[in-house]
Amino acid sequence: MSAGTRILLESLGVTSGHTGGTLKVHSPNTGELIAEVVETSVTEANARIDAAHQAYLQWRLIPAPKRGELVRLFGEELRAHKDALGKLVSVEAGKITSEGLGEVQEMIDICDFAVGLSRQLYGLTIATERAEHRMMETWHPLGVVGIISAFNFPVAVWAWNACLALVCGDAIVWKPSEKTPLTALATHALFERAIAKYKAAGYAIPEGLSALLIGGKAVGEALVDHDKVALVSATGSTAMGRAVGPKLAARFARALLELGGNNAAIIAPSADLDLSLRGVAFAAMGTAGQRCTTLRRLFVHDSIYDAFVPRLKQAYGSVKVGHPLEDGTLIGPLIDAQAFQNFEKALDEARGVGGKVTGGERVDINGHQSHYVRPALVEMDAHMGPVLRETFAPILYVMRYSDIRGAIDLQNAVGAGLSSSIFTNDVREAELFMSVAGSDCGIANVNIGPSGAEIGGAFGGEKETGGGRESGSDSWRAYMRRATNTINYGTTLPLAQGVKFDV
Ligand code: UN1
Repeated sequence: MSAGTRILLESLGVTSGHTGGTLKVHSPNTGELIAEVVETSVTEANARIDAAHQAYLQWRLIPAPKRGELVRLFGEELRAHKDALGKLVSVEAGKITSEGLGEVQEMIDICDFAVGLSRQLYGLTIATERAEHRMMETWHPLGVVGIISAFNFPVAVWAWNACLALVCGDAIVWKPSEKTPLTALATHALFERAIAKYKAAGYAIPEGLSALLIGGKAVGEALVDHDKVALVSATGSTAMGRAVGPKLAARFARALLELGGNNAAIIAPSADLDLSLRGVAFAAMGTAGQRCTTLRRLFVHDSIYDAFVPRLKQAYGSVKVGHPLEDGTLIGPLIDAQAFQNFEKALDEARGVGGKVTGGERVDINGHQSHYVRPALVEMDAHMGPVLRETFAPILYVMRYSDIRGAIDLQNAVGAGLSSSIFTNDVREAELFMSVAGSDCGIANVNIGPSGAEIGGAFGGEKETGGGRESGSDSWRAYMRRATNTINYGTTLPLAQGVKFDV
């Protein structure tokens, strides 16, 4: 392990589990082996899930605002360690400095949101048809929540789920990506510090409330198959969702799936082209194209195509690709060799069907010890071939359009339904895009790219994206169970629907 990584981990409170193990972690920035992490056996995983269930039985009894206090303390740890954790995200996941820090900020924001929520978790009072009756809804904790997270948001997506689940009264078990176990160890260590402070402040907290399972498919399956796991919130590929979803359905457990995206933007004739350029550049090239919300398809109106696309190509040519912790870098590396092969394969396929590629070259930062590429812009004559699927890399397919309804139909003509945007100053187009006849995605933006959502809104998408909603708005409901209560405070017993049953 490099000295720098060891110092970072120690500053975050990681004292064990990061050396001498079987899970090899390579930094995508340099290709160097940075850790050998100890894996969790399936037996141990099952024991931790059982313990989490026991913890849930206690935790659910603690009033929600007191549960919120734990999340508040966790937020304080994150604030105090933002720089170190953000840097570790950069080291392990290859994000540029501001994006590594932004990821931790997203965790802090969801802590604040969840603390506020801990004094809400409200149900409805509903008008009843019977005199001297009251009908209401109560929301109760659900049980153990399993969280499966992906390498590209190695810590923020866990926090979205964990913070809500904790205030909702659930226990949590986390299976991070095999590619990013160090950020998970560090985040969990910070969470354990928050637990210690919570205890020191005199609050009771059950052992095993939050567990971490390090490893591959076997521990992931243990989590999905365990009958005490009431909900699995899984972020990753559509293929992963297809494997996980039916297993959960078979045992009637809940699934919250946040899977692939094949996100599009439309640049309409009235668009502010300077603003559109910045919006497209960040959404398509940012995070080296490795966000589920990354912009992958661009429909540009005929009338502005020749004014807009050459400028965009220029940005593709000039954006700085390099080590993510170096000043001025905007594009870090792809996560691994497999991601690079997928990038090359999609570009070859695009060329095979007449796509004209700008960029897309491999960039030599360190003698090809790792996988840096110049983002690719591919002009396509038709919406076909690799355009129809998500390639988790910085490729933007650009197409012309002449009719807004035709462009909306094409934007909807893919399997995924996560995020979408229109750049326009025409109120009719903007409203059409957000209407029932518009974008079919979970996120539909105007004059903002499809990526970089705030935590306050519900996050997720339709169709092959899996239908789940995480983070803000009323997403918390997925982590609780609803009871409908009808109370008769009278002395007669009127039956609903006018039924008579006199005995
Ligand atoms: C993801 O890539 O899995 O909207 C999540 C965004 C981020 C979250 C992305 N807030 O791009």
